[in-house]
Amino acid sequence: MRVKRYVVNALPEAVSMIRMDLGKDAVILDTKEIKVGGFMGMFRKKRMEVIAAVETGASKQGELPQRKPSPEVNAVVEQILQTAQRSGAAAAVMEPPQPQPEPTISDKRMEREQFIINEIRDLREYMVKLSRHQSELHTLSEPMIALKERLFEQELDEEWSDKLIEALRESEQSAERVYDRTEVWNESKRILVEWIRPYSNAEISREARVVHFVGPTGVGKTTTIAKLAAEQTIKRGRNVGFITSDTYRIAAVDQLRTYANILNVPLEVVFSPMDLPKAYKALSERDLILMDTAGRNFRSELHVSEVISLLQSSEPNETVLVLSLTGKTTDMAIIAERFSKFGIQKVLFTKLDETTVYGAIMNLVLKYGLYPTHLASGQNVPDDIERFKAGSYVDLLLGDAEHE
Ligand SMILES: Nc1nc2c(ncn2[C@@H]2O[C@H](COP(=O)(O)OP(=O)(O)OP(=O)(O)O)[C@@H](O)[C@H]2O)c(=O)[nH]1
Ligand SMILES: [Mg+2]
Repeated sequence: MRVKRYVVNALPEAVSMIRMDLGKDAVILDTKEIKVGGFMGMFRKKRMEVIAAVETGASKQGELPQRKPSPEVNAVVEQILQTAQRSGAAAAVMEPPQPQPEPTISDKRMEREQFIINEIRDLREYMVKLSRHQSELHTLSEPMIALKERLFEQELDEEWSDKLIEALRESEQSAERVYDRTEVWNESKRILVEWIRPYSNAEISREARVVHFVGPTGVGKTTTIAKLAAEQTIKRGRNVGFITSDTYRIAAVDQLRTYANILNVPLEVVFSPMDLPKAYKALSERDLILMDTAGRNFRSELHVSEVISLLQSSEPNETVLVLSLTGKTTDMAIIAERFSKFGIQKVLFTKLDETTVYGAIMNLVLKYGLYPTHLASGQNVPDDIERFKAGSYVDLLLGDAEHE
């Protein structure tokens, strides 16, 4: 299907343009009055936005998009609801029965009917949402549909892709024309970079003497600490020391010790918060201490508060949450929320090389106000890590306009 948007003075003007562009089989999907141009919200001109579409060769005749599916959907569901209401179940919805000491057969029937009514209501909400989504798609230009699909595949929250589409439409209105694919991509990049820029260019604080790394099991905390030790030593000229509190896993201490030996960095092992002062004392000559912690199931609030209690320090310190991009977006959001409640603001994403889906970064940054410091993209120490840059990140998220 080809979809095109026209901004005209009156409908007849659009009809002749549609005939010329899309042919005689084209249908008008939507029309609405819009305001364009002007200065600071004043002197805006009234125009008409017309969305038209035509089925391309591959589709069969008679499968043209429905103009307004939602009223029909609503009507069907309404009918089901009314039938249920006539059978007396509606009374159960309006006035739920007071709990009786011994439920009778009719109480049980009412309960069942109420359950069915609620199911139908949920179904109606879902169908209304679905048809709204479909009719929204029908009002979008082809490049905008392609953009929305790309962002959906990238698992960007709908909240942000909707906002982006809204901003693009406003931009088109000011420009008084419909953007082609390259323009949609370029303008999207400009807008997304603007959103994420305030959170980019974060780095390991130059003021912090102790930096703790926390995160779920196996995300790459220990490997990342080794990479950052090299970065901080070589690029920042800082004198680095390691502490690890990961004494849960048998080989964990040895793993960090191997890196410590290669990088010539002293390592202290702590078994409980009581060992920390001794470890800080042993590393008193070091101006940056990177502290490794054990990976835990941080969907559990208990584990989060346990690790937080270990991170108390009288030294200037900060905590970096390490998350792997191979994790599920919903799980990452739960973990980010748990840690952001404790004031953790920095995040570092690993395993960029193992995925092609990048929306989670934007979702977490914008929702929880997290500052990404780096992106890690491989197992090589110290090379596979880079500072987070808004522009290159948005390029990854949007991909190439022509290939989408
Ligand atoms: N592909 C890829 N692998 C990585 C990356 N970072 C770490 N790894 C690998 O992920 C595995 C786990 O890394 P660790 O550094 O041990 O992870 P951890 O978070 O310390 O694990 P726990 O201490 O067990 O919670 C290792 O095989 C690393 O080489 C990365 O950016 N990309
Ligand atoms: Mg580890």
